[in-house]
Amino acid sequence: PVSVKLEEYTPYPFEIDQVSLDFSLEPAATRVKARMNVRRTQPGPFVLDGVKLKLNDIRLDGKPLGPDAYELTDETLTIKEVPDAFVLETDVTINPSANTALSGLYISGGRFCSQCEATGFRHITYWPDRPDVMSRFHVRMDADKSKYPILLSNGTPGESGDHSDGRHFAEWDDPHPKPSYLFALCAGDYDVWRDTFTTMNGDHVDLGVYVDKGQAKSAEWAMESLKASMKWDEERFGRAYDLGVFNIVAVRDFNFGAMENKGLNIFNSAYVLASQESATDADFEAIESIVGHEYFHNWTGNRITCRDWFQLCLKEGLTVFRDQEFSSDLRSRPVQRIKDVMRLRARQFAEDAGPLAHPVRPDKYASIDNLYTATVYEKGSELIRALTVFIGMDAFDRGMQIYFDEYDGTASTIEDFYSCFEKASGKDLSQFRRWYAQAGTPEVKVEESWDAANSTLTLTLSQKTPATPGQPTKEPVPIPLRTALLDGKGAHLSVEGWENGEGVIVLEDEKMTVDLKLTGTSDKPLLSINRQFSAPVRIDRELSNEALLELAAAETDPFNIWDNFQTLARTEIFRLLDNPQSPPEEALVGALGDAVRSNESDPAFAALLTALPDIGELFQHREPVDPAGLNDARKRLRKALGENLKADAERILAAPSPAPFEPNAEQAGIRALRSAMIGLTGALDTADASRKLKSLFDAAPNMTESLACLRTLVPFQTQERDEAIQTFYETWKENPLVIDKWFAVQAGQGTADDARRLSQHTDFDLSNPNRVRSVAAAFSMTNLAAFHARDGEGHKVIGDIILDADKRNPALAARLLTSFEQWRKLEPVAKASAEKVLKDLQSQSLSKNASDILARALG
Ligand code: BAL
Ligand code: ZN
Repeated sequence: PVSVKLEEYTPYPFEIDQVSLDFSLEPAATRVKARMNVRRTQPGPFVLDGVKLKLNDIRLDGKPLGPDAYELTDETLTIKEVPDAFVLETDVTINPSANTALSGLYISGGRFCSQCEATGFRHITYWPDRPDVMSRFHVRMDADKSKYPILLSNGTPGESGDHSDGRHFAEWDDPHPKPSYLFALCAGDYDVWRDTFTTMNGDHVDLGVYVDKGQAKSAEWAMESLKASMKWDEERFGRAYDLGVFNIVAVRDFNFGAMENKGLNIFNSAYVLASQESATDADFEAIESIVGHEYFHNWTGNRITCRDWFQLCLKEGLTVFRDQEFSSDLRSRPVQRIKDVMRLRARQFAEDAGPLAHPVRPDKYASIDNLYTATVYEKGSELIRALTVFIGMDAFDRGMQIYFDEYDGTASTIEDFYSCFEKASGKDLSQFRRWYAQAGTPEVKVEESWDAANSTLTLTLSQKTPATPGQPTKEPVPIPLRTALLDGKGAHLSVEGWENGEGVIVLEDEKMTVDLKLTGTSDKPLLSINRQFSAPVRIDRELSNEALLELAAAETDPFNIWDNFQTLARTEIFRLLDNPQSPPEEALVGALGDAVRSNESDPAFAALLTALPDIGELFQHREPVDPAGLNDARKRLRKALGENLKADAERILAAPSPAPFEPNAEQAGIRALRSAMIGLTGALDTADASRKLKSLFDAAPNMTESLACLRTLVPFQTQERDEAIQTFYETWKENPLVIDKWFAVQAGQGTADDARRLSQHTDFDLSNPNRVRSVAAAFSMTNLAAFHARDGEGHKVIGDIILDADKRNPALAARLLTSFEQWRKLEPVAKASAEKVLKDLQSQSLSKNASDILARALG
């Protein structure tokens, strides 16, 4: 059931310039007193949101209000008559220790912490809990000093001191008006890694990363990432930090990856803690990117926030774009681009092609928590990137400065944002904004015709966006395609009207033809299109394997080199699926092996070349789909590639891993290629491979390679495999983040029985989202052949976990349910089993979050 619609937006009829919050912190009974200065701005009732609050007292301009003066429901408090300006005081009691949904104020590891986006604040006190109500927050809290020696909130610290009864207090003041979803409070005993930063304006900032006792050193990388982010936003966008304090707190139990609360970011500890012994390169990279993402929200999200939750992509898509650019500048731009597109295709293209498809800016929702999707985040970022190609990077940069100047301090919309780029570019972007309103991934058909006499390549381009739920027909969108024409040796040919051997063709209508006239003579040129993945579309070209191999050999765009091999591999996997007796095609395997060898000097890129399209992506190219058959075909191709690269793998793995360990991109690239070779060694599927992997595992000098060996060993039925699993557990059983990985590699590579066994392990913990995801998401989202196995056991085990999780944490359960989104594409037996599990769940009266996903998945 849809409850909120974009078209029904109305402004809140009151402003609350200032609010003082007073917390008396006790785990089972925290008292929250709020005092707010309210001013009417237009006609309308005075309604506050509030859920599970015990109202002790309420006063208007100092006078107690009797029960006749207000109306309470499970979700709101309405005061029947109010003057045009008044002071409201409320006094409520909440129970953080009973808060298992992890939204609002709760307890994790014996400490208080909060999560207010999207609607957690209403679990703390009565408030208009919507992003367009921005207020200056003053916070005072008191707590038992021995248990909670550190008291943190947004802004900068004010007075603090001790009481005589063993309690102490601290005040925090945030001068920047903010919506309630950016409120944060943390209290407990932490160790802290400190540093400082001086902004480009010469302002001093105290930085702190608060972590579990004894783990301060593990926050060093997060701190380095924070300083790099602060510097990057100054250099790239001219944006400086605006408070004297910036703190990050690591929390073990957290629904999101991290949260951008003003001046007090709260992070899932998985994205803060990293030591060279226990963290993989992927962990270091994720920490850098997520620390950047949350920091960048300070300007895109906090200072300029969203008018309503439909505009979520205004802050999320834009901030993902900014964090991707940050990572590209710090690491390798082409490698970053490939990884971002891999994630987009695996998660967002799948979402866009299934029952949960929705526009980047949705126009309705039933549960706001379910709007934090790959579409809003990843496609939202792709649209910004496509905009940079459409209007040019200079106009984009000017538009961003207009945005910062004109909308600072406001709660804005996508229309506001785009008006800045219209000003900067002089272009009408109304058609471009269609991208935000239409779900589905556009397909672009590319046809070529070569006129040798006139040295002209004519392209016929057409676009089509498939129907999605509630949107049977689609309008064309502007699709900016970065294009080059190459000769067989990879030289860029000059085309009339283009500079530097590259041009941007914008497909605005359903169909267009474009003549690309060479300035010299040539044989038929090779077309390189959608370079750098300039638009988030599927390209449909009728190219033979020979033509694709020729193109891959001549390509100069690393993204397209990689993508050509992805297309070749995908076509080959489907051919193998349809021809179970046929061996993999030698020419393709040889070319792929050669490409890996010839790119060894860029090991991170070479490693990506070895990655065949995963099952989730292959799913999108056939219906009905047989995941087990696809998995088998993919394994046959991987085995052939492993054989082709066997000698190279031995040589690469015989060389020492880089030492001493540094988490930089250069070393990470070498370890990525070593890990890829470990994976291909396992693809050989021999007893010898198992022995070799075990000895590599025993000698692994870092977590990246240790985990690569373990991951590769899991599918083997050997003693070496069992020993490796046991040894890893014994070595790391005191480190929950590493044990999360131990669960995840087994769930990600094992069977439904393994997933069931892991969900019954003594270390499995339904109250910890990371642990639940390490089994349930790893199994259902990365191990599709086992999840969708015909016996239905995979569906059952995940259904059971969802049912249990939903009782405690609806947002988590709903997220896990999305793993069923492709169920209609399955072959009939698995399809029937998925449908049965979904319908059984639907009959169980689950949470609003879970019911929303179920209704859409089954609808
Ligand atoms: N705003 C929720 C977490 C994030 O996207 O940064
Ligand atoms: Zn974000």
